[in-house]
Formats: sequence, C-alpha cells, structure tokens
Amino acid sequence: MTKEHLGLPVGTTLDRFIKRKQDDFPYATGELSQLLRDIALAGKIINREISRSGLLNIGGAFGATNVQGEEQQKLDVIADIRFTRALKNGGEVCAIISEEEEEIIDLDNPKGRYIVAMDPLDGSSNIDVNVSIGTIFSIYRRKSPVGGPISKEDVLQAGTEQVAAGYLLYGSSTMLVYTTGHGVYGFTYEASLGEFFLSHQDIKMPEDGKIYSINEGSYCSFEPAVKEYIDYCKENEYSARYIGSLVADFHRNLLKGGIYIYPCTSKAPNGKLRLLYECNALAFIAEQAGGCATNGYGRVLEIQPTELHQRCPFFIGSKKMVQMASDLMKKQEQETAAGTV
Ligand code: AHM
Ligand code: MG
Repeated sequence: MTKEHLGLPVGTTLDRFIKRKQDDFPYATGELSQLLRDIALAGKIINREISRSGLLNIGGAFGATNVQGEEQQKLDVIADIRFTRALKNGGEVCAIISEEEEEIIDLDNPKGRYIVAMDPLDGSSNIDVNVSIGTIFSIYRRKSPVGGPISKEDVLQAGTEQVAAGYLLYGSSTMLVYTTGHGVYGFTYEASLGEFFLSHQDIKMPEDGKIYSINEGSYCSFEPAVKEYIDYCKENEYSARYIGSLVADFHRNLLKGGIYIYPCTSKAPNGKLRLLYECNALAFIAEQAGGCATNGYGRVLEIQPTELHQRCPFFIGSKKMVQMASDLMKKQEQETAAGTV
C-alpha cells in the first residue's frame, strides 16, 4: 500500500476525504457526500452506546421480535432509531429498509433522492459478550420522481444499482469502510478527537486465501457441494475462523484473504442473510476490492429482489476460493438435474 493515494494520505479526515472525492465529479450535488457524513455521525453515536452498554443497562433483550421472528436486543433497537433519525434529519434520504422494521420506512423527506437499506446492528448475538459487531448499509438512488410516493421499484433494486455501500465495524478499533464504486477505503475512528481518519487506502482483497468462515455446527445439513468444499479446506489445513458477526468475519477476510459462507441449512433453508441490507453491500465492497460474491450459482449483485427481507445463500471472499466453492455448487446442480446423484 502506498503512503499517498490520489493525493490523499493516511491520516486524512473522513470529511476532507469525502469533500476531495466529491470535487472529482464536477456535477456532484454534494447530497451523497452529506449522506455519508450522516452515516458516519450515527456510527459515532452507536459506537459510544456500545462502548458503554455494560454500564447503562442497554445490553440484553428488548422483549420483542423483529419481522424475521428474531429476538431484538436493546442495542438493535437503539441503533435502528439512531440511524433512522440521522438519515431523516440529513434530508437526502426518502426511505429506509431496515432489518428491524417490517415495512419500508418513509422518511417524509420530499426532496430526498436516496434510499438506504441497512442492518443497524449486525451480529446481535455478540452484543452482550463484548465481541465485534457492525452496521451494514447500501445506498441507492430512487427510480421514481422526487416528491412523489415511494414505489416498490425504488426499494427492490438489484445490487448492481448501488451508488455506495459500506459498513461500520465496532471491533478492537471502530472502522468505517465504504465504496462509491471507485475502490474501497477504510477509516479508523479516533474517539478522543471524535474523527474518522483514513487508515486503509484502496483496499485489495488477496486473490486467494487460507481462512474459511462458516458455522460448521450445521455441517450435517449442508448441501453435498458445501461439505465437499469444507472437507477440501480441512484436508489442506486451512484455518477455520468464525466470529458469528458477518462484518467482522468479512473484514478479516478482506484484509487477509479468505472465504465466508452462509449456505442453505435445515434451520435456514434459503440461507440466513438478507440480500438487501447484508449481502449486497458486502458483495459490492468485495468486488471493488477484487474479490467475489455469489449465492453459489451466480453473482449476488445481479439478483433481482422480490421481497424486502429476502434471504440469500452467501459465498463471499477471495476470488479463487469463491470460484472453487461456486464451481462445486454448479457441478452438484448439473448432476442433480442429470439425475446422476
Ligand atoms: P443478525 O443480523 O440477526 O445479527 O444475523 C446475522 C448474523 C451474521 O452477522 C452472522 O454471520 C450470522 O448471523 C451468524 O449466524 P449463526 O449464529 O447461525 O452462525
Ligand atoms: Mg444482520
């Protein structure tokens, strides 16, 4: 990694970085830049809540379930409220799709041109045990005219339509990683200054790796091709690393090389992860960093969503690893179709 990239050295503040990037596009209105700043601000607030959660009685279950029937944690709900508020106040966003809300959240911002799909707090089962968690976001431009009602077409866009995507990782340090389709950049939060600083320039994912991340407790219900791939990883003494927080597992594999898989299982017949606010954002980042993301058969970003909370089997990471796992899936599909297995 070079110390300077496009004239923006390590240590550049997020604000300055966003501003300089915006200046590269003469017709940019600045709305997307402001939206990214709104997300960073909400991320700082969540970071503060998480770091004090053990003291403030905001750990533990909220006492309700979300649309997917999962038990909501108090911090899930707090993060949802904080992000929604930041995006509403910013004024650039007209609607949000959130893991925590069943329906589209119409922000009543008639001039807003953007739609945000988000998982406000991913990896919630790790909240109370001090393990890394994250926020995932995808940004789309609305299709229908500004000022009119939000349509399904605005929110059910394929991942290829994302204008920006990213995540916040609340880990050993807090980071914001995002792309606007021109490379992937990572910023580390300096809490005493209250600023994100550029720390990871133009991130590239190793083409191959030796780390595999999957919940192997469900091995018995994996499809044969997934079992075959995992057996291959073991025979070759790859390292098994599974935090159980998608953002954290993905981030490690992004930097070190590796594959993350959440396949179909008996408990999650269509996979567990949600296309619109988990898979698409990370797929966009992976591709921008030279990696790859499939549902086992095809590119995740090309899947046309039909439902807000649609799930998707997910294979993401270093290009060669994802290709090998996907090749095994396709071979299995062909053999099943030909009736040879
Ligand atoms: P969540 O959005 O409810 O937190 O669920 C998503 C999380 C991912 O972060 C993680 O990779 C996965 O679920 C873990 O699931 P499992 O416990 O089945 O392995
Ligand atoms: Mg999640």
